[in-house]
Formats: sequence, C-alpha cells, structure tokens
Amino acid sequence: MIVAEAVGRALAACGVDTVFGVVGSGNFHVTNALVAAGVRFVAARHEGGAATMADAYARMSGRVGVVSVHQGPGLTNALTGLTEAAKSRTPLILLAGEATEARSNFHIDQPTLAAAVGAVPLRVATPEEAVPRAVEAYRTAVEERRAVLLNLPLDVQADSCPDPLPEPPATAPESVAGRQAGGPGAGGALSDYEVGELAWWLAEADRPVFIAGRGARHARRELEDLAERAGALLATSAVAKGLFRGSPWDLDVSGGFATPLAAELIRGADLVVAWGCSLNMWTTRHVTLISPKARVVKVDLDATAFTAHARADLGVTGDVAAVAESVAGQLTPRRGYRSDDIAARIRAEGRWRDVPYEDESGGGRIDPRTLTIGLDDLLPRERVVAVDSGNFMGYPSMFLDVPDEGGFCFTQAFQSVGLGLATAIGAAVAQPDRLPVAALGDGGALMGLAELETVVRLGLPMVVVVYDDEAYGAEVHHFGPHGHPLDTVRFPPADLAAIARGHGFDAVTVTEPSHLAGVAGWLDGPRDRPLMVHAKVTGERGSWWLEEAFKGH
Ligand SMILES: Cc1ncc(C[n+]2csc(CCOP(=O)(O)OP(=O)(O)O)c2C)c(N)n1
Ligand SMILES: [Mg+2]
Repeated sequence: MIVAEAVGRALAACGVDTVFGVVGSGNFHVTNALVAAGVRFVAARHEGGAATMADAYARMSGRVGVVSVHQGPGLTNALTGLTEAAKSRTPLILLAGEATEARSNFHIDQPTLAAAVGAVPLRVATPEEAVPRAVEAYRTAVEERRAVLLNLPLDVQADSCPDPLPEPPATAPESVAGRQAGGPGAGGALSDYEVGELAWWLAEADRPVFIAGRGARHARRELEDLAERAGALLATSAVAKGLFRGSPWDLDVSGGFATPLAAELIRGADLVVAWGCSLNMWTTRHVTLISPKARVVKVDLDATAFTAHARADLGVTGDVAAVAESVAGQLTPRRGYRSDDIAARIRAEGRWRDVPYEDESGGGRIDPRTLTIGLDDLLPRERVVAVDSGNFMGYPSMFLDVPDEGGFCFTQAFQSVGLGLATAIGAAVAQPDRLPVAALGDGGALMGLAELETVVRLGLPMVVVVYDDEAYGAEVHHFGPHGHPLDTVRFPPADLAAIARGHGFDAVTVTEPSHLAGVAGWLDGPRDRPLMVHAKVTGERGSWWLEEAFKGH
C-alpha cells in the first residue's frame, strides 16, 4: 500500500464520513482511498467552493470537515475558505498534494501559506508518519477546533508504507459537538470560585440576559434550564441564530440584526452573560447594546475570549453546558427579567416582520423586505439558510425564520463575498431533510457561480435567492453619500435567471410581489430541479447594519 492510501484509510478509520474537493494528480490517490473506505466524495467545481462546503458541512453536522485539493493552485484557490474556517475555529482538515521540488511549477511554500491564514500546517514527511500524522490532523482539528493543512509531498505519497499498517488509535466517530461538550476540549475541571461568583451575580440580577455564541450551540437545554431559574432573557450571536427558537423568552439575534425590542431589552440588562460568545462589535453594535452599568460575564473554553472585544467583569473557563449545569445547582429560582409584560412584548414585537415599514416596491423592483417576508411565508419551516456577504445580507438574516441553530449557516468571520452558495451546498449535504436556501447578492452570486452546476449535479432541492441591485451595493452606499464616482461598483443588468436555467435550474424573476407565485408553483411541484429566485430589488437605501461594518474597518 502506498502512503496516500494509508492516509485516506487512517482518516476514514478516525471517523471522517464526507470529503469535498477538486481532484488532480496530487490528491487522486488519497481521495480514492477515502472513497474506497466508504467516505462520501462531493466534487466541487472550484477549490474555494470545496473548502467552504466542508466548513459549512462541519458547522451543520457537528462532524469534522474534510477537503481534498491538488498541490499549489489547488491550495491557493482554497485559501479564502480555509481562512474562514480557521477564523471560525471550524474543525477542518485540508488534504493537499505538495510539490517539494522548488523547480516544479506547482511549488509554493504551503506550510507558510497555511500558517499565515491561521491554519495548522502538518506534513507526512516519511512513510512511517502516514498513519500517525493523519491521526494527529484529525485530533488537532477536532480537539483544538482548528483548521489543519495536511501536506502530502508527492514523492512521499507514492512510497510504500511499512507493512502491516499501524492501527489508528480508537477515535470514536461521534459528533464533534459532543466531543467538545464532554471530551478533551471541555477544559478540565471547573473553578468553584468562578462558578460560585456567576451564581451569586445571577442571584443579584434583576434583568439578566444570556447571549449565546458559537461555543454554546450544543448547550440549548442547559442554558434554557439555567435561564429559567435565573429569570434571564435569551439571545444569540448571528452564528448561533435559532438556538432558542420556540422559547417565549427568545430575543433572537443580538447585534446589527437585532429587532428594536431586542436591542432595547439587551440595553436594559443589568447582567449580560455571554456563553461561548466573545461579544464582538457585531454582537454588541460596538458595545452600545451593553449598558455601562451592566455587569458582563463571559463563559468560554478559551480564556483569551475574556479580554477580546467587549469587557468581561468576570471570566468563567469551561464548557458552556457544564458551567450552566453547575451554576443552576447553586441558584434559587427567581423571576428576574421574565415579567408578563415582557412576555407580551416579545410575542407582539419579537420578530422583524412585526416591525412596521413602508413598502418601497415599484418601478420594476421589489422591496427586499417584502420579498423576504413573502419567501418566509412560502418556504417550509424545515429549512437551512446560508447567507453571503453584502448590503443585502440583513434581509435574509432578519426576515427568514429558522427552526433551530442547525437552520442557519453564517460563514462571515472573514467577511468574504462569494461564499454563500458553497455554504448552502455544505449545509444541504449535512442536513438532507431540510430545504436549503442560499441568499446571495448579485456580486456574490456571480463570484460563486461555478458551484451552480454542483447544486444541480447533487440533485439538491435548493432555493437560491439573489438580491440583485446590479451593483456592489455595499460600496455604493458607503461611498455614494460622499459624492464619489460609482462606475467601478455598478454593473449593467445580468440575466441571472437565464444563467441558472443554463445550468439546469428552474428560475423565476421577481420584480413585484405577485411574481412570488412562481416560487409557490415550484414548491408544489416535484422539486427535482433547484430554483433560482432572481429578485430585482430596490437599491435606494443602504442598510444600517452595514454602516456598523464600515465603522469596524
Ligand atoms: C472577496 C471579497 N471581495 C470584495 C469584498 C468587498 N465587498 C464587500 S460587500 C461587496 C459587494 C457585494 O455585492 P453583492 O453581492 O451584489 O451584494 P450587495 O452589497 O450589492 O447587496 C464587496 C465587493 C469582500 N468583502 N470580499
Ligand atoms: Mg448587489
């Protein structure tokens, strides 16, 4: 057996179940070895798409994301997706061929490249290392929640492996989220002092609010139980959207996408507890959502979160679920923020669609709010929504409801335009029982176009919504008010519906609300082709969540 096969086998034995990629000569054997061992291979049409699919797959399945690429350009094409995964602490393994011979056209310094974007570079430098290095890559990805580049030098890949292969140590293929909750990532024993302090602060708080982030996505039950005892209201960061769906105390997302009511109630808190959530500028609107008089607690596996972003008056190190359970054991139940009046207000004003607005549709363009509310009414509730970056991004994030935290996939840590479609594909592969929805701007749609064929080939019943303002709207609204010329960021109309049909999609062009009947028709049909909703949206106004973004530049 050659080294490449041994690596593939070892990863499969560790629990890898799906690999995304673009196959060239340098990753042919390792990919085939994975397939031979029973791993599902999903071919992307661009390595950037493959990396993002694996990232989204990991987020929505709780398993490790795996990508396979050719050496050199295969890796450079994957870099944006790798960076997003690294910044988001997604457990991900990128397998890449490596041309170690400097005269090769494919040669670049791959480990340095990976390290530069926050990934962990590893290399199978000798045949003896094939299995141990593959296991190390898996462990580093899962237990440290890192993106790992596993370099497979071409000459070593082709060498024979020592016979017999060492058995990979038993690494149970259970969910990554589960491993974090109870496994080695849990951060060891909790501090009695920290837990006691948090219990005490909750016992003193009249208006506590919990904000749950990425590190809390596995801990709904524990957080709801504690919040019930503490009388706390519940909110999330954007990446954990949906976590508390169904609770009468759910304020939905804190930050730029927060409803006026959520913003008011979070500002009114006298204690904010951030669970697996660093309280960055997005989640706190540059800290303006947190009262200067409020106490702030952060609970995190990683103590560096305590000093990042918004202040923490107390840091509790540990797994969110374990800390919540421990604190609940010490807390006498209290009413806290949970009055009948607040419950009634959340029922009446808790969703964006409850907030009145003036429909600005007209002149052959639809108001994006009206579009999104119309889609929210039509699309089945069991959905998984992926959102690209741009001016439009708040509309799907705020007006499309999701059933739970597995219903929203937000690959925005690197703020890259163009990842939305691939994100939806990875999420769809992870959640085959849900209707996948990709919400894209025209800019992001055209950037990620290569994967339209992947959606069709995989037979995904996806709805791709394009908010087409014929512009890089983010730039238009940023620079327009200052009188700058905007020709570089405006485009003539592109017939995205025709482009999609050419790939095998059904498509409807929406310029007024009545055209949404075409979406209803597709939903009633066999859904054997994906649907593109090409919406020509009004583009007069910049969105205020975007102004927030520009403050952060
Ligand atoms: C890869 C990448 N290139 C450029 C940018 C800068 N940028 C941010 S938003 C945006 C416009 C995106 O246009 P579109 O997808 O049509 O969304 P819109 O802003 O028009 O709603 C651009 C170019 C970026 N964030 N990422
Ligand atoms: Mg646009």
